[in-house]
Amino acid sequence: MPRLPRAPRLEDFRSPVHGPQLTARLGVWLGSMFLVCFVTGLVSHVQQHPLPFLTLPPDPSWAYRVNEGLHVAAGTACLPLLLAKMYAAYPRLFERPLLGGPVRALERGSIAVLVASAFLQVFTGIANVAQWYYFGFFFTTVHFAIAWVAIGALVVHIAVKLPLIRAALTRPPADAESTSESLTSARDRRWFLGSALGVAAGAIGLTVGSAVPSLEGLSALRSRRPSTSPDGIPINKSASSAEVTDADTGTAWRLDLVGPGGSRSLSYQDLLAMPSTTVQLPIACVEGWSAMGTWTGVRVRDLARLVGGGGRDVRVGSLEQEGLYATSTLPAVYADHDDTLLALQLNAAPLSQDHGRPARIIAPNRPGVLQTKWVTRLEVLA
Ligand SMILES: Nc1nc2c(c(=O)[nH]1)N[C@H]1C(S)=C(S)[C@@H](COP(=O)(O)O)O[C@H]1N2
Ligand SMILES: [Mo]
Repeated sequence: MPRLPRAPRLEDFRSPVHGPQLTARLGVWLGSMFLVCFVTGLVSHVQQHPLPFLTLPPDPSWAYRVNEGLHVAAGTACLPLLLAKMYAAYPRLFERPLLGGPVRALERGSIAVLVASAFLQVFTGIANVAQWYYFGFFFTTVHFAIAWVAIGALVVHIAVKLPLIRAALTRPPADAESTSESLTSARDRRWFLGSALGVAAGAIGLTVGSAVPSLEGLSALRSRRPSTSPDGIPINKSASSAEVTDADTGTAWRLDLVGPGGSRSLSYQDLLAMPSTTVQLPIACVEGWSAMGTWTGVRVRDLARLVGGGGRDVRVGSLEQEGLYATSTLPAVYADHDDTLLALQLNAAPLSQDHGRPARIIAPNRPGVLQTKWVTRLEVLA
């Protein structure tokens, strides 16, 4: 009678790739990328949802662009690093006892939570960049919540493993290293680590062109291509998908101004008659793509002053009727900034319908989602 094969044991995995030397080094890289994602993610969150006591400043105007580019690049690098680390560590699944005492149970549990939350973050993030909403939940809220779970599990994981990490990252004495066996093992590990880092760097290179114009040609997997987009800026949501019609944005269009000093209704001609300003500012989407534009229009500050505003928050309303991005609020420091415009032109031509005709918000250091298009109302808040 044939004997059943026994289940593998930890000792059966002999490759030098499986072991603390490599998992610790991969962990340093993966942990660093994670930290970049976490910090830039927090910044992005505060930019999109300013707190009464914490509004990030409008200068420098490129900060959000860089922040978001870093967030998506570091997140992209996490996928190959995560897979490499899983491969290096998976024989541990065959270590017995499965749970053991409380410290080991904590260690196992934190890893399970960490792995699950890390994959969830990477997959939802990449899906969002690709605008593939296969999941039934609202991306932003879930991605933000799981980030806290992941960072919590990571802290526990590092704390529990610290002695092991220390030992693995400290070089053994020279004579202990010099057998030919250990030299080959060290070489194999270096090769594996180098390959994992190479794939991670490659993944960044293949995608980062959505935000870095000079790398656009290299980035075969970029999500957007600014150079061939209308006016050099990709279109996030088209007028037709926002159900904004040509009739809405034609001669019948009005800008309603509401404030503590009363209300006004301006035509497009009225706006053209006001002092105009031209600024160079990027649109930087949360999805990581960004592109520079030259915008001409009327300062929001000047418009707010027509209805007794100035020094206050301004709520922006769009012709778009529904959806989360139909309205946005400019915090007072943004509304009063010299470069915050109700833009009428992009690159010296009237705005195209899809870029927000006849008027849209453009402000420095502001997430793309808040650069409201097809504006029809500005309300100075009390
Ligand atoms: N009314 C309205 N404005 C909007 C949006 C929208 O869905 N509705 N999308 C925003 C997002 S997510 C981005 S990134 C920018 C992109 O501007 P663009 O399409 O002109 O490049 O517009 C913003 N303005
Ligand atoms: Mo966006």
